[in-house]
Amino acid sequence: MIPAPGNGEGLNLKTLRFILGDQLSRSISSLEACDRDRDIVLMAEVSDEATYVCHHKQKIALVLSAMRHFAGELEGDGFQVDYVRLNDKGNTGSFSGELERAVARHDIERIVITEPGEWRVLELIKVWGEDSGAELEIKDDTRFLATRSGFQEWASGRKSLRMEFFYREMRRKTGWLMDGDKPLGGRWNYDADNRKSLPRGIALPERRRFEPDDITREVMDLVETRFGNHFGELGTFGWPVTRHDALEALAHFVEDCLPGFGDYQDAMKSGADFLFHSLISPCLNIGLLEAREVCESVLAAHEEGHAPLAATEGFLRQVLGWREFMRGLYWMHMPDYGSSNFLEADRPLPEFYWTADTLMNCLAQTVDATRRNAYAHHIQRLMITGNFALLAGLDPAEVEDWYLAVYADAYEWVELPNTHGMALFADGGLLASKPYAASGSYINRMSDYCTDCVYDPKSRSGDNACPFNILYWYFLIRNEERLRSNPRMGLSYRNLDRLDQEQRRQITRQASTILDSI
Ligand code: FAD
Ligand code: DLZ
Ligand code: SF4
Repeated sequence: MIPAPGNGEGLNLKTLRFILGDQLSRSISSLEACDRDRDIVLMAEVSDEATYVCHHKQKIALVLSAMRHFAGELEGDGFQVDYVRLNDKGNTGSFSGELERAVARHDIERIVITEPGEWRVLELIKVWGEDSGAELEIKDDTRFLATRSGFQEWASGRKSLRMEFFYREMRRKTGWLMDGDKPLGGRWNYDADNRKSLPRGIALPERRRFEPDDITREVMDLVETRFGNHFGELGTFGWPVTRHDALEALAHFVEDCLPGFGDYQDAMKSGADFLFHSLISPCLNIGLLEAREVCESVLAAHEEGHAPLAATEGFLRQVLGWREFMRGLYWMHMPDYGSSNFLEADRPLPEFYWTADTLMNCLAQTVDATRRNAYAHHIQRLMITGNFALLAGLDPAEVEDWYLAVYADAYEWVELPNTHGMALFADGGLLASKPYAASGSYINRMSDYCTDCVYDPKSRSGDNACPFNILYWYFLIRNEERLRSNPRMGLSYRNLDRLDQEQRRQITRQASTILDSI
């Protein structure tokens, strides 16, 4: 069926509808009112998007394979799709170049596109109307649960923006897990119940991975040929690349993992790459799944008695709370958000972030999992690689490029606030009320990494002292002027005050040795 034309604007103009690689949703606003006989849907594989940072091979394969499958589905439904492959003759390698060529190829009068997820791409798009002589319409991305303007409205006039209050507002608006105007069960937040370490011998769910089909295998060959020097293993690829498989992945999570998600959300274990996590962010972020349906399926599992309230709330907080909050914050503060460096951190990223070649077992395990899967779960990202970067004072821009490159779900609108704000405190507290800085004891409590490590998580001095311990105290010393007045850092500084001058000098000396050696 051909949908009726929209509000009359652009009626009868030959329209190009450009769909980007993270817009693979049938509900995408750029397809609204598409005239399948007249309009052309453009999709383009371009090398610029694979190389603006050196993306993990699995991320490139995921996006290109999912684009090819999506284009095939659209064609099957009668859309006229102009699909440009990476190796097609004349491919300019850029969105703007492919737009220009397509406008000329099809005699286009009007361009419709949904706003992109990244500021960088929006800047490219803005000039397309003027450059091509066609009318340009940039539509809102309606796949999120909060609009950008809604977030601005909530944020305006507030001194500090805290996710918890935004999340409560979203709970009220959606009515999810609400009992009238009160939170179901009497509490907004079950975070405190969601921090258990894994009991010894606990059975972990077997995770559903997806065997590459012919299209994916062809793309994997292409990626190996064109981007063979990029980070990451490709042979272990197991991501869903179609809507059908993404829905299966979601159903598997809800059925097999959600009940344990809450309790063990913050746990880490050697050799257990996925634990009870959903693994849906790569699908969500390219549009194979939508936030609303993900939340609704989790809520339905709770209503059917399959998932406890703490697990359901814990999951809802991530998608309805954190994910939407990060996007709102990103658009509110771009283009300047990434330019602050509150802690004046400036060390280069150590080589082991790429090679996993370090004696610190927690870091080696996390980087190795990242290399094999283009995935690490939240606590590995925040409390292992992120925590080390924070404590060691690594240059935020270098760390951000790393996070953008190595994860299959990485797009700047969600990566940047998580890295710059949450992990590195480089925004000075716009996002988080205090730095997520932790010593080896936290890692020892939440994981089994320390058991097989040459370092001792209980020791603060000597050759085998855990580097996280020394760097933690040094972090407090180095940033005393900036952080002592933060009310949430009071306990940490009271503990630091128990050290005498000689102990402080010793920590500083040991920290310099560690930092010089990385
Ligand atoms: P689950 O643990 O199962 O959580 C469910 C869903 O909640 C996720 O799929 C995700 O959509 C959402 N979610 C959870 N935490 C966050 C969060 N902090 N921000 C936004 N959404 C969240 N997430 C990305 O999607 N892309 C990124 O590039 C990204 N970079 C990160 C960088 C750092 C330094 C940190 C600390 C976190 C980052 N995150 C990012 C957030 C989070 O780590 C991932 O969303 C999560 O690990 C994805 O795995 P999952 O689907 O199994 O998540
Ligand atoms: C990530 C990515 C990659 C690797 N390749 C492409 C591509 O060839 N074509 C495309 O349309 N999109 C790709 N993407 C996703 C884009 O980077 C993403 O759409 C923008 O960053 C906007 O968020
Ligand atoms: Fe990491 Fe320290 Fe534990 Fe080793 S001892 S795994 S470096 S926290």
